Amino acid sequence: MTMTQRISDTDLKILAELEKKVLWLSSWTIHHANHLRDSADGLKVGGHQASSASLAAIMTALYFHTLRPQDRVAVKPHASPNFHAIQYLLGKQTREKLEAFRGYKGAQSYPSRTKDTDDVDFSTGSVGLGVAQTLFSSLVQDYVRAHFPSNKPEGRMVALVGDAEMDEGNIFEAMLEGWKQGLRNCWWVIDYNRQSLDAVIREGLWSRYEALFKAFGWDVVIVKHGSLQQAAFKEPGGEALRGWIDNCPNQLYSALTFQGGAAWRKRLMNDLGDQGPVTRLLDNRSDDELARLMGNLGGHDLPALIEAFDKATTHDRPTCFICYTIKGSGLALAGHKDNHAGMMTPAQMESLRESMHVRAGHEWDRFEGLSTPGEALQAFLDRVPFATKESRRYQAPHVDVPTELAVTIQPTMSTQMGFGQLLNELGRGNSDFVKRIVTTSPDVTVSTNLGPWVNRRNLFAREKMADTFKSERIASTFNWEFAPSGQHIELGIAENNLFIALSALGLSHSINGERLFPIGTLYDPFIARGLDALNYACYQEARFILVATPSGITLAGEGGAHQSIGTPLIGMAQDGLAAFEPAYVDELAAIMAWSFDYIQKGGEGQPSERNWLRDETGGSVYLRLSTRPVEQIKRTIDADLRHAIIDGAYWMRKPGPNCQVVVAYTGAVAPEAIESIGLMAEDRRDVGLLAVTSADRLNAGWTAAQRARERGLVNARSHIERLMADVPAHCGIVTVCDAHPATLGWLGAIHGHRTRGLGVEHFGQTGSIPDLYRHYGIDANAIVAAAETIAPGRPIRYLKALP
Ligand SMILES: Cc1ncc(C[n+]2csc(CCOP(=O)(O)OP(=O)(O)O)c2C)c(N)n1
Ligand SMILES: [Mg+2]
Repeated sequence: MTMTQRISDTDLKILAELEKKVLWLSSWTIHHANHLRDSADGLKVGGHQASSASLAAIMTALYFHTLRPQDRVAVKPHASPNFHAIQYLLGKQTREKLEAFRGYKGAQSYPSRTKDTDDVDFSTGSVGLGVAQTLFSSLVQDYVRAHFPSNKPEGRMVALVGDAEMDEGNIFEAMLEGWKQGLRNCWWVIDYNRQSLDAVIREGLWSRYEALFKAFGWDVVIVKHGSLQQAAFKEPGGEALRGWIDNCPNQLYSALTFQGGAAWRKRLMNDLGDQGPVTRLLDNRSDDELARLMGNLGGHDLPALIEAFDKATTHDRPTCFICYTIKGSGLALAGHKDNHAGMMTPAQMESLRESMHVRAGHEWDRFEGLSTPGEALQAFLDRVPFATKESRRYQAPHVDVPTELAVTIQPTMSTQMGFGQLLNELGRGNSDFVKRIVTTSPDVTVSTNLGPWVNRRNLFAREKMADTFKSERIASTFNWEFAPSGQHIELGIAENNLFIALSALGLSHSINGERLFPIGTLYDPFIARGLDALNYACYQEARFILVATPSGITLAGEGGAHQSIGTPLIGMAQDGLAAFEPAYVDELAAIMAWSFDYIQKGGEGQPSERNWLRDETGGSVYLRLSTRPVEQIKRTIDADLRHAIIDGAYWMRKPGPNCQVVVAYTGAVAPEAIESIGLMAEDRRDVGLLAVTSADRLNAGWTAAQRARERGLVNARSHIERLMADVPAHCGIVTVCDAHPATLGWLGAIHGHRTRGLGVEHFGQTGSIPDLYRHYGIDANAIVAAAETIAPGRPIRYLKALP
């Protein structure tokens, strides 16, 4: 068996030419962006030429040989130029986009599913997240295949990983989850260049990785020596050379690589020179040949890479490839510890151009300087398996969802209970829509009220697993049975994993061609733990519903550490996420019904003239819910009220013409807001009560309408502007929420009303809800005190002194 059994010598030669081309084009793209295009403003961005070069051979082998159209890849962020170069060679990227790399509407600095126009599978940028995304995408592929059998070929989810990227904890959290869930079809290819951004990394990390991956059930393939080195090791003295390489510290290997052939010779002769045959081995090579030999690590050697990848395609076990590389290989920057942001000088680029036989003025020509004729190269590219003509992205048809959701509203209940009941009711059904709901939670399934749904729909696992408590006839409220048909994915506590799982589930329509309705639950304060992953999921336009409960200080006795203050502001600021904080279960039902439609949308439409929100573009949804039982309102929700709830607010009590005070509240403090109105009634006329269901959407609509007016659409009015239009100018507004007061504090800016925002600003106490609301000043009395202070009138008789 030869090393390149599955590839002909001609094809191997072509691959070697393409590798050179990838290296050239990626270096040139960066050079062009920095030295030619943007030179006028003198702004130089990070180099990343070295980072990209490190992966040139690995990506050449993968994209032009190993990958199949059904495979999906997360490319290390700084290898973006390689990715775009490969797409350009495959005819899927334009020269204009490359020339505008990192510029306005140009190819993106880091591969982007949403902003790039070439074939990016997973965005990357914040290191570690794209890696975990491949793992969860493999699990989602298994989920989809178990629920919606199809004859689509199974794909492999591949991450190209920087070695320093492996420091990110979320990767290990994901690996543990992968082990629990029986991960398959996942490859992580580690670019083991032993350099990070700042420096050269610790010695011997590979053996830690190897042990870790094996512990989690992965195959580990070490691609250390290229074919030149392997051949040299077979020569007399070769074993001594191998021993030297294996023992060489990372720093020294990098430094010698940077210095080149003569430095290699000097050092090797010093260390090995008097050991007979190895001297001849060294003497037989020129300085250039010696440098090429020492630089021929496995990760730069196509035959070694192809052999490793080919072998692993025969099974579906998760596989980690540790590929030894040199950061900046093939460039003047190779090996230098400062090369991360380093850029080749114009003179160095000139000499690279010459060595690549690229004529000046022909830098962008696809086959320039290659020795294989253009037709042969094109013929090869035309048969690259990965480069199908059809789109590799799927589309899933819109799934009909109910316009109203059934729920029995009890006289007093919390929004969290309402959520549990809404899902429980959904769980009775068997429509296509219900079959596509998938829930997941990081070990808070029961405490976020998903229990009744799980009882009906079971947990997902590829193999059936009975609930031992049930088979032992021990009474339990919950039926914890696993089956391939189960619709709840149980996760360990790691919140990062929840968000990456949602990111993978929420892209299933595009990756797998099957629409899912993912619902993830967690405690509101722990959003912060997975915030970067949440942002990542939104950036990729994954679609899901995030249910965060309990929240705020309203969780009272659970104590200060669990109280979330800033999450509504996250909800407002997070792009791609519509945040709601309903107070009543009928509001929640309306919001959830709307959400199932909203998360499916993917239009390019202009903002709606009704609310100035981009509802046709769709997005994900965040529901901030509470465990506080609240007396429910008996009412039927008509179409107008439904619209208003979705748009973000409605008048619970419309302010009259003589109104002096408006109270605006959101979420669990509704009873306090209502009580305060009662307390003020005798001394303030026509007090208004504004129920805010989404500060996020109100604010976004307001901003958008202002922008529209500035652009000439003089009649543009947002929902909140219309609601507030009749509030007299002298009126004061008191806003109140169980969160940072900035959440609603901006309401006064709409028409210039004096406003006092009540909320929570400091870490919490433990106590009962009345204790805490009094302590933080969000109870009825505090609302009244604020009203009296900003909207003078006669003293309010029921006001008590504040503590
Ligand atoms: C979460 C996060 N932190 C920091 C950075 C900044 N950063 C970009 S690349 C990098 C180090 C990359 O080292 P490695 O993964 O080994 O890739 P190499 O540069 O060697 O190719 C860092 C710290 C980032 N992109 N994401
Ligand atoms: Mg590195």
